[in-house]
Amino acid sequence: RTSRARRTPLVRRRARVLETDAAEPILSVATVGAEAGWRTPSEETNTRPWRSSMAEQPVVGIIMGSKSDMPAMEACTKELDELGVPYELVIASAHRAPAKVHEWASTAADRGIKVIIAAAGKAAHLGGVVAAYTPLPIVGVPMRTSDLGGMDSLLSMVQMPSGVPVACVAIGGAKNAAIYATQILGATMPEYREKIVELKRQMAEA
Ligand code: RP5
Repeated sequence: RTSRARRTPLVRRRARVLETDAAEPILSVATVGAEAGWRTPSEETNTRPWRSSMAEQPVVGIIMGSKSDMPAMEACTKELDELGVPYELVIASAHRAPAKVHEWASTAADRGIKVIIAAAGKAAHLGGVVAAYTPLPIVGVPMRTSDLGGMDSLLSMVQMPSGVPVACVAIGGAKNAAIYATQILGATMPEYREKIVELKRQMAEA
């Protein structure tokens, strides 16, 4: 039996880290990730935008509205690491950087991304805006907030109008977003379906 504790150190962090803005390298995800205590795949990610740091093709795209969302979303990246799912990550706000969101979302499918995880707080339009620009399925993660406890994020995200769905996990449900994204991959990719089968087996035995 392979325990999750045993698997974790064996799995490389399969992230493609993207700069938030090529003109402002100080805001790179790698930089803020380091500040937040994240492991960063490579210092190279500080020098170029949208640079892949891993040989593996990312199949999950993570977008979040602010670097302040990163600590909460570490449960998501940790789970993807444990499940062995390669992902890319970018910070771009639907309100403060709409052009960047547009560019990232509208090119995601062509980069090989299969499913997108969108995390945002307050008036959390990010998942819906991303959904407007891509045919890929979106899993939204409503961030907990100081004013309304995350109800603002939840309702903004879950109440999408008919025709433009955004699946939505619980407030702060970063880990479930990773598992759900892997389940979506598993519908057509047996290696990821196997990861979920194994995860469920471990939970049943725990
Ligand atoms: C949203 O506004 C972000 O997703 C974040 O959850 C919230 C607050 O952002 P900051 O003011 O912390 O940058 O865009």
